[in-house]
Amino acid sequence: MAKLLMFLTFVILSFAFTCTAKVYTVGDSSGWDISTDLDSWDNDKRFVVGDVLLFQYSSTHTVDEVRREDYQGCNTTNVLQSSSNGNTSVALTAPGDRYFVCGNKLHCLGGMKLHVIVESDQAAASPASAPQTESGGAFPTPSSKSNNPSAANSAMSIHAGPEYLFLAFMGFMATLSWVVWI
Ligand SMILES: [Cu+2]
Repeated sequence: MAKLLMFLTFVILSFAFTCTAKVYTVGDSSGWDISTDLDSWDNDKRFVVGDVLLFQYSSTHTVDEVRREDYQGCNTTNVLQSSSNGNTSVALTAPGDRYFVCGNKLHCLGGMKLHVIVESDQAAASPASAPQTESGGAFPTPSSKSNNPSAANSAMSIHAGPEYLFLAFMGFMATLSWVVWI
């Protein structure tokens, strides 16, 4: 029983940890592109510390992080960091404003720019309590331990969506460590 409790605690903790972090694909399926309405893309989104912005774009574009004054004028001669690999992840590690532009100034002037406001993650801690109780109830009992790895993974991926690969991995590792333990 103690082992089961420790196992469930581990799973719940990994759930709580990963549920607070989201990966946002900038522009959704349109990606980081001159044709994407980036100005309205983040209207319904709330970014918190721990979230990740994923920029997906063709080789004609770059992702340049700039300061506020350079963002406004599309000045790309003084970038904080730049990426051009077509698939750029930017971790939002601190609260505050982040400014991104395409390194092609004409694209930036055409609207290919993004300003996000990152909030501290304290407010996001309370909604995580709902998935916790669900995940505890959804877990298989010890008697079905031979099926645990696949059952745990499918239950978790259905619950959390495909972007939570890390979550699935944690669940799998937790199940694995529990099976080895027994
Ligand atoms: Cu561009």
